[in-house]
Amino acid sequence: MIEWTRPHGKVQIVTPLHLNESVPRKECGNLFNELSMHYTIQMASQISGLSQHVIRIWERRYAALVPDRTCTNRRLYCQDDVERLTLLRRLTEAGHRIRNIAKLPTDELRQLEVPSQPTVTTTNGEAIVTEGLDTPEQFIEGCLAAAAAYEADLLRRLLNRARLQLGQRGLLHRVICPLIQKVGESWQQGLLRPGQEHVATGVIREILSSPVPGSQVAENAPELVVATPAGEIHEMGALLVAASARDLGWRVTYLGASLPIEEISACACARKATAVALSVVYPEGCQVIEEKLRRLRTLLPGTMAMMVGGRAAASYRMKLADENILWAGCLHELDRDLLKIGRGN
Ligand code: B12
Repeated sequence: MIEWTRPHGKVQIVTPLHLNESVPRKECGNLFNELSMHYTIQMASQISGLSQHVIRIWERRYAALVPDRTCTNRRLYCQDDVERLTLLRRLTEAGHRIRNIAKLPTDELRQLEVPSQPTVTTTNGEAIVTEGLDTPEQFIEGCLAAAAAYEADLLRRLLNRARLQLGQRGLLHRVICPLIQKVGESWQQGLLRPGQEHVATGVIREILSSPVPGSQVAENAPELVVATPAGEIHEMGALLVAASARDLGWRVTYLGASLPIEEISACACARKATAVALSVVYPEGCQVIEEKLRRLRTLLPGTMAMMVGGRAAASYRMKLADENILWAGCLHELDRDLLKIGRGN
């Protein structure tokens, strides 16, 4: 039996595999000497703190080590192998890329060691720093890395932690807003695969749609109906608007993307909403959209505010200048307008 103290203070006890216990030594010839201790991949995993999956990937993809094999082709790790795996884990957790260090001699790995930072090693064998994040930029970087590794749970944890550290406003304005834009751009430039973008968008949508734990809406809170007009499938701006309004104490009915104007107005009237917010992103300066916006204004009661924002909003502003529509370019302008409307002026 050996006792092994893990970096996070847990002590694990493992029983090393002596060659004479399970390896048909006669058949294997003199591969190992009789006193040496060897470990199965399960034991090497427990001792090194790496999953078996990561160990196999690091062997296969990066040739980080070549374990011996039993006659039945099971992997066998010696003490040096296990030390090497432990060093590789600590170094990747400290930010080294496995592909850069996998083939270095063990002595050089020892020299590279620096005090470790808490991290998560993803199923791809990459490390993502998860502790000591302070600034919105650090959170954004961590979230992008989590999305790139398809780590939805980690992404969710990072966003929830950002909310605890920066508050809901900080989360929305300083983390999620730039994060969505970065994810969109990275996806467009081919730096994120569609699946990675979907992981990010799915978790962000979930966070934006669910109420902040413990928050309550006042009985007499003003109500905002949020949607995008039929044909407009870009949804993230509308989701951000809905979350931001909720944070300002509004009750929000979120109708989602691509809804006919008549449906939006029917809902707003039935709810006796204080305001309707629409997000328009694409296309710009389109007559059909312009007509839809004009028509929505006529369908809504004159006392109900109508706000339009989004990337394409400016292209309709001039033509609809006389239509009693509020135009807001960004979330700060949205806040300004909602505070004004909520106060009733
Ligand atoms: C993701 C994305 C998609 C996704 C959308 C997924 C989804 N469910 O939302 C998919 C793949 C579906 C898509 C499709 C298309 N897309 Co697209 N898409 C993007 C991308 C990369 C990101 C958009 C995004 O989510 N941004 C993040 C949000 C948060 O930013 P935002 O919408 O600008 O909102 C901000 C403000 O505008 C404001 N805001 C937004 N709405 C509102 C509302 C109110 C009331 C207020 C106050 C504020 C506000 O708040 C946000 C924070 O500041 C952009 C490029 C980019 N970098 O933006 C292209 C982009 C928007 N898409 C574009 C195009 C052309 C298309 C397609 C036509 C592509 C195609 N050939 O099929 C189709 C559209 C089809 C259609 N019927 O509309 C163009 C639009 C070009 C233009 N100038 O008009 C862009 C700019 C890419 C480009 N550079 O060419 N797209």
